[in-house]
Amino acid sequence: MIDSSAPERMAGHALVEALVAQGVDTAFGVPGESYLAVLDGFHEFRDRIRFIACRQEGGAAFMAEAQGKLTGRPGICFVTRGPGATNASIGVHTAFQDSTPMVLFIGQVASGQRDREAFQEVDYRQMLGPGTLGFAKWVGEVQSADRLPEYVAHAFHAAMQGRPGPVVLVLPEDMLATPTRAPVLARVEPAQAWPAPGALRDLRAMLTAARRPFVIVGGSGWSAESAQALQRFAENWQLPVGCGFRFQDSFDNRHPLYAGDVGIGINPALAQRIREADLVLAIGVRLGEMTTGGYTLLAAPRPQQKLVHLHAGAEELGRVYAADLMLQSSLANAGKALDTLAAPPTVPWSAWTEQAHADYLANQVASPVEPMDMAAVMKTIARLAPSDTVYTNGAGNFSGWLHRFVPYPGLQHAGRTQLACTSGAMGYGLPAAVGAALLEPARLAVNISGDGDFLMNGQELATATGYGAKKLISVVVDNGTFGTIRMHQEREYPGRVSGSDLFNPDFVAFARAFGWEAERVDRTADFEPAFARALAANRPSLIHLKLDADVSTSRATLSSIRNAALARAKDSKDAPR
Ligand SMILES: Cc1ncc(C[n+]2csc(CCOP(=O)(O)OP(=O)(O)O)c2C)c(N)n1
Repeated sequence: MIDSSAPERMAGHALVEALVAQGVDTAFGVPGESYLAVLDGFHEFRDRIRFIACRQEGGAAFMAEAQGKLTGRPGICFVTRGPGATNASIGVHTAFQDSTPMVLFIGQVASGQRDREAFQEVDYRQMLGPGTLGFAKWVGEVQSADRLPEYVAHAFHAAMQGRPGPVVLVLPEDMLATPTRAPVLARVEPAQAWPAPGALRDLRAMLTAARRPFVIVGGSGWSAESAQALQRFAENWQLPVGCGFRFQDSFDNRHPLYAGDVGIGINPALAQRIREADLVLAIGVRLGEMTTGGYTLLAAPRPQQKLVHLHAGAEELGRVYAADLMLQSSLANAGKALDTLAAPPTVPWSAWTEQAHADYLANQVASPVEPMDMAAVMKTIARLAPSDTVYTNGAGNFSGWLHRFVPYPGLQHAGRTQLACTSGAMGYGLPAAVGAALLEPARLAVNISGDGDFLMNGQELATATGYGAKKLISVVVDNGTFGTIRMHQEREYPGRVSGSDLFNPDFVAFARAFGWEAERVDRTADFEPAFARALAANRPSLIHLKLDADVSTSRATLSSIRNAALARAKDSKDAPR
C-alpha cells in the first residue's frame, strides 16, 4: 500500500533512500546511462551514503562481495546493462559459491523497448537466475516504482536468509525516473532458524559414542557470540577443530584445539586424521569439492565416518552426502545451540585432540629456501601486522603460503579477517583489499597476490588512490608464470609448457604510476624492512617479490613435480604388460 504522506520523489532517489534505511553507507559500482536517476539519488543522499566508482565492474562486484563478507549484510554493487552486467557476473558467482550476502543492481533498457534486443539488452533471469545453479539466488525485475521498497526488502531478506548469497535487482531505466510516494521500509533482519531440540539430543548421543571425533567449521552468517559459543562447545568436549576451505577465520587458529585448514594443499597429517575420524561434525560449512579433498576425505555420497551436518540452508543438507544427522540452523544460533550440550567430565579422545594440534604446529615448520623464503615472508607479515588485519587473496598457488603460515584469529576476536574466494576466482584479492581498506579504514588490509592474479584487477589501484585508502598493502608474488596451471601441466604433461608463461610489467613502476608506494624485494632478509616501511607509509603500498620460476607450492618445486611425473611415465612404460 502506498503511503500518500511520503513526499513524491523519483524512484532512483527512493532506491538510494531505501538503501540508507537498510543501513548501507557505501555502494560500489561503475556508472552507466541506464541508471542516471540512481546516481542522482546518490548525489541527493551524499551525506549518508557514498558511491565508490570503480574501474571495472569485476573489481566493483568483488569489493561488494568483500563488503558482504566483512559486514554480514548484503554488499551493494551497481552496474549498467549488458557489458556492465557481464563484467560483474564474476562477483555474483563468487558470492554464490562463498555464500556471501550481496545485491547487484543492474540498469535495464526502458520497459517500452524490452524484447527488441535493444541496446545492451540481456534477460538477467536467464543469465544469472537460480536455474544456472551458480549465480544469483533470486533475480527480480522492478516493474513499478511504487513497489521498489518491497523489492529492496525482499532482496535483503533473500540475500541473508537460509544459505546467504547474491540477489540481482533489475531496474528498467524509465521506472527509475518515475515519481513515487512509496514509503521507506524499515531495516530488514534475517529470520534465524534454530536446530531442533530432538536433533541436538541425537547429536549428544553420537558424541558420547564417538572415539575419534573431528569438527569442520565454516560458512557464512556467524556472529561473534555464536563463534565464541562454538569455541566453548569445542572446549567442553575437547574436540579438534579444522576450518573449511577459505573459512579459516571461523575458529581461532592460535587455539590449542585448532587442527588446521581443510582445503587445497591440506596438511597430509590432517587429511589422514579426517579419514580416520569416526565422527565428523560439519558445522556451517558446505561439504564442497575443496573442503572434502575432491570428495575423498569423506566418500560421497556415503562417508565411512559418521557424519553430522549442520547448515543454514535446507537445500544444502543431503545435497551430496547422506549424513547420519542433519540440523538446519542459522550460524548466528548454531554455536549457542551446541554450547547447551552438557559434556562428560572426561572424554576418551584427549590424546587424539592434542595430536591434531601438534600436527598443525609441525606443519608450520618448513625447510629454509634461498634466496626468497615464502614461509619466512608470511611469518614476518603475521608478526608485524596487527592481529585484526584483514588478509585477502584470489586464486593461485601463492595463496598456499598464506593459508599455511598466517594464523587467523577467530570471528569473536576481530570479525572476518580472511577475505578469500572459495570460488577460486583470480583477481579477487586486490579489489577485496581495496574494499576492506575503504570500508574499515582503522584496520590494515593485506593482499597477497600472484603475478597472474594481481593483473586481473590491477586497475583497482586507482580506486584505492582516488578514494584515499591508507592502510593497504599488496604483496605480489611473481614467479613469472600462471604457476598453478604450470604445476598441473608438469604433473600431467611433463616438460610440455603451453599457455602458462607470463609477460609481466615492472610492478613497482606500475604501482607508482597509480600513486602507490612500491618497492621490489629479491631476498628474504630485505622483506622485513620493506614491510615495515609499507606499514609506516600510511598510504597504499605494493611490495613486488621476485621469485624463481621453479618456485611452485609451499611443499614442492616445479622441477620436483616434473621429475616425479617423468619417473611415473617411465615406470608405466617399463612395466611388464
Ligand atoms: C578468473 C580465473 N581465470 C583462470 C583461473 C584458472 N587459474 C587458477 S590458478 C591460475 C594461475 C594463477 O597464477 P598466479 O596468480 O601467477 O599464481 P601462482 O599459481 O603462480 O602462484 C589460473 C590461470 C581461475 N582460477 N580464475
